[in-house]
Amino acid sequence: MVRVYIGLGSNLANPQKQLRSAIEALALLPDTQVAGVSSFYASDSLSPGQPRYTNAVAALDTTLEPIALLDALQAIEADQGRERKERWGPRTLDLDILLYADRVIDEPRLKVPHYHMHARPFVLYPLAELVPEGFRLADQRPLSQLLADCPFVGLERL
Ligand code: A4P
Ligand code: MG
Repeated sequence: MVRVYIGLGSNLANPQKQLRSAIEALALLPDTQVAGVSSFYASDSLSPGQPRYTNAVAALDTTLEPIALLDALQAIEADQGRERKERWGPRTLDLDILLYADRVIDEPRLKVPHYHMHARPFVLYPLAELVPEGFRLADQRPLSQLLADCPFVGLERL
């Protein structure tokens, strides 16, 4: 079993309900247990003119390999009605692999640690609820330092 952190986001069709459904679906994945779920947080979209997002992070223990996990996450997104019309478009559900154990992955379909996580409060603050003291990302950046550089601005804990 390895510990994996998944970022969840939604800004369409009752975002909190989308996140709750996604967490139920994660719990049903083969060889996988949900070890923890953060609080939910609301924030404005990074793309102007879009509805506000709800975000959370889930900790999983799994034996699924990274690409198998990505396939499973994309199947859950599709099940919950995600349509990829435009990059960064509004979405019913976005599931990102933030961290996969302490691995650094650089494949065409999968970059881990997730490329934008280091400066996004709606990822870092929920992640911080789930990790032990002194936690470092796979690329060795201390989470405490990332949090210090990323103020809790515009984030509403639900
Ligand atoms: N991919 C590569 N690495 C990963 C990974 N670690 N986890 C590839 C998941 N997928 C990964 O993703 C595009 C491709 O990234 C996938 O096919 C996969 O092979 P996508 O989910 O289809 O595209 P996207 O989400 O539209 O693009 P992107 O760049 O992931 O967008 P972001 O960065 O997720 O931004 N504002 C707030 N407040 N909260 C948000 O959650 N999210 C976005 C979307 C904009 N503004 C936001 C939020
Ligand atoms: Mg994504």
